[in-house]
Amino acid sequence: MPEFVQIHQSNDAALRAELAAGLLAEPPRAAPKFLYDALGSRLFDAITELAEYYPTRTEAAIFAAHGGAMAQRVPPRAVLIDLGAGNCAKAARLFPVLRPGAYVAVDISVDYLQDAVGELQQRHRQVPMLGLGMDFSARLALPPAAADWLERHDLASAPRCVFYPGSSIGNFNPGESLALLRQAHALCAAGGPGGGILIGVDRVKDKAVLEPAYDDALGVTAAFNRNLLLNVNTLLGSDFAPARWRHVAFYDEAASRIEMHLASDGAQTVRWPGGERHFADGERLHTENSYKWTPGAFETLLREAGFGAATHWTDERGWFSVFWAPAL
Ligand code: AVJ
Repeated sequence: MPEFVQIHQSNDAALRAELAAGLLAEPPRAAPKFLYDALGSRLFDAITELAEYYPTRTEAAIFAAHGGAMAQRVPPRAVLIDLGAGNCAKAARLFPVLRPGAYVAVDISVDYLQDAVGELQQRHRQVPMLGLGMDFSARLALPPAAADWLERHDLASAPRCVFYPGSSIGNFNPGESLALLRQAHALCAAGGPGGGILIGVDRVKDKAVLEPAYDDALGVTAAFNRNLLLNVNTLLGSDFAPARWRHVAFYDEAASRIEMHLASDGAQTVRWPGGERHFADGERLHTENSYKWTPGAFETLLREAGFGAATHWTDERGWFSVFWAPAL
């Protein structure tokens, strides 16, 4: 069995405080990490199967076409640190190509991660695996228990490859993305030489392609968005009624981002232990941003974060890019 360390459970009070502060803010918001309880992770998996949602399959095609070229950059037997590992499927597909020496899967959705890492361990018994149930959106660093684990497996000075696929970095604004990439750089630089980051980034493109990807005909993305309210109810003890909230998603060209909101259907008051908030008819709760990048702007960001010259691979339509940047 893989080892498993759960970091955020002890931090429930902090999550509750963060949620309450967001609901009381002007305009009200809830961070996108709250989309990913067990059901939310499954709904996201369903989104990736939708015809309209191109990022996952486009990225998969890039990995399939250019995995060999990527393997020439990523050092063999590296510690593969998978950020937002989810069902671990992307890393699993790269195992035969990248041949990692160890696998560290990080995700906020703890139960989901535990099952996924457990299954992957069955298929690769010789690769040491560690699951980390933690929220890295505020700060990305290996907890002491993970450093001990690397030490015990004699991997403290192995090269480290931070793997951040799926354009999840799009949830962060440019300033937050820079901060996260700096922490990722420090994580790589703390390992042996040759490490770096392998990261998938969704690109700026036509609104006519972007908007349906976040507002699909079946309403799966709407269900994913509304499910955040159920997760908030569980975490905070609030009484959100998902049926009374409409899914809203649009592309803001000036900011290069998709915005996702839930709009109140009628006036209503939401209550939780120690607080409440009134929502006017049509008032929105902001649940997610998904930033889109040009390759040039993202290369500059990687440089600013401390990485060396980046290489990137893309698809025929230039919709998505996978970057490799060495830590140096
Ligand atoms: C997991 C953050 C990459 O922004 O495309 C999908 C999440 N939200 N549909 C994205 C998402 C609505 C997704 N990321």
